[in-house]
Amino acid sequence: MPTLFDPVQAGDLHLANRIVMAPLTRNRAPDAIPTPLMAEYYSQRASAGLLITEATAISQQGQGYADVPGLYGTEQLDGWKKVTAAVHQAGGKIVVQLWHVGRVSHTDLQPGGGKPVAPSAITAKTKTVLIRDGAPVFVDTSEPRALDAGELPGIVHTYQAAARNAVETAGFDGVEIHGANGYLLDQFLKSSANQRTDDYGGSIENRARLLLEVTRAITGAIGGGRTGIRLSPVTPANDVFDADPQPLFDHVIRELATLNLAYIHIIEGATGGPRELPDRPFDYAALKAAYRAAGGKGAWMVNNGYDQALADQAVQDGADLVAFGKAYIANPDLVRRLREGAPLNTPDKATFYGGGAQGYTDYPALA
Ligand code: 8OZ
Repeated sequence: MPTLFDPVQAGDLHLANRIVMAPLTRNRAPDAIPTPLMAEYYSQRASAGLLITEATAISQQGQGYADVPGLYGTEQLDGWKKVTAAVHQAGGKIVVQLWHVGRVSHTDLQPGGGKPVAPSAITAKTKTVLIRDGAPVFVDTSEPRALDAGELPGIVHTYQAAARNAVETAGFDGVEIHGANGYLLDQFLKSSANQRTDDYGGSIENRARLLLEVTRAITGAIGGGRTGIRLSPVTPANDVFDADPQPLFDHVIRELATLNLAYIHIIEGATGGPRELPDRPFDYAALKAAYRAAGGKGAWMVNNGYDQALADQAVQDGADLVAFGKAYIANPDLVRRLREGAPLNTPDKATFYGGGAQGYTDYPALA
């Protein structure tokens, strides 16, 4: 039986161990441009089998928060080049999480001050963060407008261009499609956010269409072996809900199984919160079984609230990779600490979002 510390193949990616740094929004990229401090932060964590970057906007329309990075301008790509070089220098592997927030945005962040876009004109009951007078403020998200079907090919193309830029220009080992947490692709999937009556709404097949078109466009451009995807079947994050998630995700996972992806990344329960939601039951073992039954060979990555004991159990139960979020904020040498059974540093919530080196690159590694 393998352990967390054994190497594993995820598509084209040969990973030194099964411990993954989960994507973590840190809001330290002013003007959406990755900084040298970010290169230091990621390279400090390069002993993970795989680093997944913080969510990174594929376009200005895809931006929803102050000071999150992008992947669509020359300066942004140049900033990321320094990050990937530092990680590779330190012996690590890094993929970028491709993000379009959809309705989780504010007119202040959108091109020309326009409305954010969404499957349907339904406002998300959630907050975003803007910078006003130099200080972060939480504000309600703006009312979105429903995307015209004629705009969807452009969005698919924008994802594809971002994936190409990620591997060909910015030096990433691959990409992770952000299909989770109530952002654009998850808004299309979930019945509470998608009330369309065209080919992209209504039936399960229709609601899954945009996510699958995006995934096929990306795998066509860079190869499935460098492409992963993150899904959150039942998270309440950003005000999404699906009336019948098991058959929805069963369909999604069976279609994804045909695309030879590097990995499938599943958030179990409420993102960053409880793993079990009494009012939103979901059978994750059945999801994984459906993926394998449909021929899916990608690595199976689990996430949410894992500690060492739970992670060991998950690997024994057949998970290939375990993604750690908050533990990676505070422990740059998490792999070594887990291997040695060393105590973990405690993350400081006050410095999760925004700021500089404090609470970012100053967590100590073991001597
Ligand atoms: C926390 C704050 C802002 C964004 C996600 C990208 O939940 C995020 C995010 C998390 O996937």
